[in-house]
Amino acid sequence: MTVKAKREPSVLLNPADLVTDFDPDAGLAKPDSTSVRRLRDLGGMFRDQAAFEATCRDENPLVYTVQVFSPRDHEGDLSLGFGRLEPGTVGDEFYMTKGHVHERTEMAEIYVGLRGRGVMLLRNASGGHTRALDLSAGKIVYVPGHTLHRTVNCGDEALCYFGIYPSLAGHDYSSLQRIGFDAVVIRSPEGPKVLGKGEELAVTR
Ligand code: S6P
Ligand code: ZN
Repeated sequence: MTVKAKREPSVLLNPADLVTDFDPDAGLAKPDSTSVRRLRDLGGMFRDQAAFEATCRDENPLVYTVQVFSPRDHEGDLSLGFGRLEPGTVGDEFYMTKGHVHERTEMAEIYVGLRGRGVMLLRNASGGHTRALDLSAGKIVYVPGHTLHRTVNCGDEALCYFGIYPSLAGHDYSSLQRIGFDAVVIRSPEGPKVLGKGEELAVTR
């Protein structure tokens, strides 16, 4: 019996969709989508609720922008998210992303630090303690599947990075509410500190 080779669909239908310019500071020249998070979108996520309410009372500052480059979203495809996280704090806690685990929880992601000083918080979705990894300019962080991930800007300028992930990974923010991160990144006179249950955590560099 002859087995016919499976024909793969051509992906090079429109090469113009497969290339884009980018700038490590400003992001992608032609993103397929852009989303913006302001401080009020992050309600309940900072430890100092009074400071959060005071900061949000009169204004709703921009916290981060994500531009997505996703030419195709079939099984096996990849997408790239350019993140720009502004500098700032709520009380003494640095601005951060919401954080999520992928809906397709087994799917991993690679982060590339492009500009600024940052930390990634990673936590196994089934529990265990939060780990902190350096995501400053020049660093690459591998986020395994089944891992809750959040980005924190612990510098005084914008933190810019790429996240490269399977297009079908999806975002699950509800696990974040259930599990959360048991660590915060704060400004201190000695510099940024990651505090786990009352004790300082080392940042893996
Ligand atoms: C997507 C990837 C990033 C984040 C971005 C914003 O898998 O991890 O592009 O979406 O850093 O974070 P969040 O938690 O608000 O989606
Ligand atoms: Zn992700």
